[in-house]
Amino acid sequence: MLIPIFIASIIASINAASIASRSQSYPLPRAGVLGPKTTITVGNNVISPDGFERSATLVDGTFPGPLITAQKGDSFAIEVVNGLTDDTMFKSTSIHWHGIYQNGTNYADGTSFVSQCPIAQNNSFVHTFSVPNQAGTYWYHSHYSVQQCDGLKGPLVIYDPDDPFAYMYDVDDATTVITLSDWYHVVAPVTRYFIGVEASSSLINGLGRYTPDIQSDLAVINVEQGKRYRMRLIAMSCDPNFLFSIDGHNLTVIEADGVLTEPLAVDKLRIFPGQRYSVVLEANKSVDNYWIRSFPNISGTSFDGGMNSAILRYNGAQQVDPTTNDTIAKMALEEWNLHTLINPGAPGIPGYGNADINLNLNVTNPNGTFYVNNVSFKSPTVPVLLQILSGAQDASQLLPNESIIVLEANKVVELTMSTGGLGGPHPIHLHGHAFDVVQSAGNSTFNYVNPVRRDVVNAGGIGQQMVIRWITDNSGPWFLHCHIDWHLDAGFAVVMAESPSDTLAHLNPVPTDWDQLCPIFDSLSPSQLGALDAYEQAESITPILFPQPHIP
Ligand SMILES: [Cu+2]
Repeated sequence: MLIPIFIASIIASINAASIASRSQSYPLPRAGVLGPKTTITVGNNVISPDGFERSATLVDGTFPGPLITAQKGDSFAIEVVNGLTDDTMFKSTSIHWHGIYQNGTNYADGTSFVSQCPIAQNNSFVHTFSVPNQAGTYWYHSHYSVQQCDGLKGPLVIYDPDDPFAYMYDVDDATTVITLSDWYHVVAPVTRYFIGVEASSSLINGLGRYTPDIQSDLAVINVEQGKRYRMRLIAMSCDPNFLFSIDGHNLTVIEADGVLTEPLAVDKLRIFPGQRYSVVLEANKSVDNYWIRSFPNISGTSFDGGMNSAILRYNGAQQVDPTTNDTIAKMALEEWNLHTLINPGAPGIPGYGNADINLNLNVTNPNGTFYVNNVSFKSPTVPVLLQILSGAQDASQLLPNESIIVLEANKVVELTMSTGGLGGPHPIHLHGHAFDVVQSAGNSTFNYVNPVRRDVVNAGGIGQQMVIRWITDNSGPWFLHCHIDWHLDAGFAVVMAESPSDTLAHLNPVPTDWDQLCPIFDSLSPSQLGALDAYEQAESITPILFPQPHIP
């Protein structure tokens, strides 16, 4: 792993050149909380979440973006206004509502070149969708190239007034949402050309430190002794997974990716990019400060000086850093110990290979480029949904030709994925569905009776495989991809085109604004797209680059 270390050290030397001081006081200002019918604006602001000042691509000027909330059954109408101006980053955008099934509203999925063209600067698009049968912890993020890594992301929570686990906790509000992220000191349009990039720091609720020498503020989560909290963890990183724990406290998992699970007590849990967990934390220890730890799988980092950390502070404790110690896990989360609470069981006839459609995807990555069954995904110029609505229905007619898997309607799909090479473990996300994980990576046994149901799954390491099942009951094109943004950008994706001949009839009328996205985007000049000299910038930092400039 010489290359990542090399690049990390280059970036560290850039960092040293411009250290910014910060002077925020507690309590830290929180972004506002928005409802399901709202307008959010994507724009550029200079922030220093880890003590290093840089321009970023943000929602409503904050990192992470504001919490969007709704109640189970609500209808959403979220207008995204593009006010991007910074020429060093991308100036178009699209926003994906991660984990929302979008059944009947594929056009609102926010996935550039799959479900829509990007929203051009000074333009806007209203995402209308409903959540008749979903409640839990979700998030939103840019799905345009690697723009998410410049900061465009935030939490989304759908509350269930009849939550069957309501008896288990006393507090579940904006203060119990915990976002875990990585952060970069070089803008993403440049970073995407590096082979083997690593993050500059980890942020918890948008705050962190990139070296133990920086005393920038850490996030503080306040609790009252004797109360129980539903903490909603969201891994919104571009790359690393995190080993999460809170010193001295067990955590009881009750939700994975918007699906309730049988309660499972753990002392540490690994959470992969895109994944979410609700965990119940009982504030039953002495009034004090405790370290919240979120350790990323990147080289050369530690907990020194409060890096990769936040603070759990009991009311009445002094406003000082904790002195608690990390301990070795005795009850670490293993995915196969999670069991879906309601209507458990994978669809179809139990047994490996017994589904209606049995797919095998093998992923390789020579020289940093990713191939799924020997094909590297390249975005089409016409979004797949627009191709389908224009009459293309067979795999042979849809572009990019070999990256589109056409699936018949109302079939049980069993997908096996194995990955090799560097960069793993890879978190695999399917849009439009949750799936049952009938075999978790690293586990030799299958579970068709009550496996975890979720929307991002770890594909494991070399020599391992994971197996998932879902039903094709949601006509439309759905992206299946690695949720490490650098890997998606390097080709780690396919499109599952569910019953294309049904899609037009399955969709609520496609909004007329959607029709306008492509003509507007296609007319943009290179300077209106932004990040014109990103490749030259990358060359000035390191010679270890992808060989050809690739465009969004
Ligand atoms: Cu990956």
